[in-house]
Amino acid sequence: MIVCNGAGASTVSATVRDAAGANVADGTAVSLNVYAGGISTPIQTTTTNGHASSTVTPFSGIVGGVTVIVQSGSVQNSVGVLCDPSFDTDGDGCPDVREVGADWRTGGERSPTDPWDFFDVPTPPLLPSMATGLRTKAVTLGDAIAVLSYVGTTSSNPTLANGSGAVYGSDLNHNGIQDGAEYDRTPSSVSGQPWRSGPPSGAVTIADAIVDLQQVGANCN
Ligand SMILES: [Ca+2]
Ligand SMILES: [Ca+2]
Ligand SMILES: [Ca+2]
Repeated sequence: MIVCNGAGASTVSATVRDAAGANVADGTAVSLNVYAGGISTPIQTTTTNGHASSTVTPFSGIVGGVTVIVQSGSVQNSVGVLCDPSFDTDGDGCPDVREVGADWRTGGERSPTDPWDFFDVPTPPLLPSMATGLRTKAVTLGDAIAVLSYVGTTSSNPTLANGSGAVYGSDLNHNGIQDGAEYDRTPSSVSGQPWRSGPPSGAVTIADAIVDLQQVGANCN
C-alpha cells in the first residue's frame, strides 16, 4: 500500500515464461497498462532473465488504488496497487477516502484535491493575543464563531487589524497560509448545497461565517 499523492511509487514486477515453463528470451516486450479513473497509461518494458518491472506512480487524489494489466504477447495478468485510504492529499483534515464518500456530514461530496471544501478552521481563532488555535477535523459552532473574529479583514489590506485585532496577512500558526485565508471562503454556488465552500475570496465577511454554519456537524474524525 502506498500514498497516492503523485509521488508515492510502487514497483510492479512480472515473470514471463513460455509454454514449457522456461524464461522467455531477454528483450521480450512487456506492457504494463495502469488503469485509473477509466484512463489507461501504458508503460513499455522488456524482460531480463524472464523478469520485467517498472515503477507505477498513481496520480494525486486517487482513492482505492489502480489496476495494472501486465501483457506480453497474447498473455496477460493483473495486479492491484492499493492507495493508503487514510492519506489526506489536500491537507484539509479529511482523509481522501472520506472526501469521496456520499454524505457531506462525514466529509463526503468533496474533493481530495480541494483544500477549501472542508471549512474546519483553527479554534480558538488565531489572534496576536492567543495563537494556539488548532483545527479539530470537525466543523462546530466554534468554527463559525472563529470566522466571525476575522470579519472585516482583507487580502488587499493585509496588515489592517479589525476590532478583534485580527489581520488577514499574519501567519500566527506558521503553516505558510495567510491566517485570513484560513477563515475566508467563497459561498456555495451549487443549488441545494449551501454548505459547499470554495476558495478564499480575499475578504472575510458575514457570508463566510454563514457558509461555515452550514457545515456545522461535518466531521472527518
Ligand atoms: Ca482532504
Ligand atoms: Ca478537500
Ligand atoms: Ca496561517
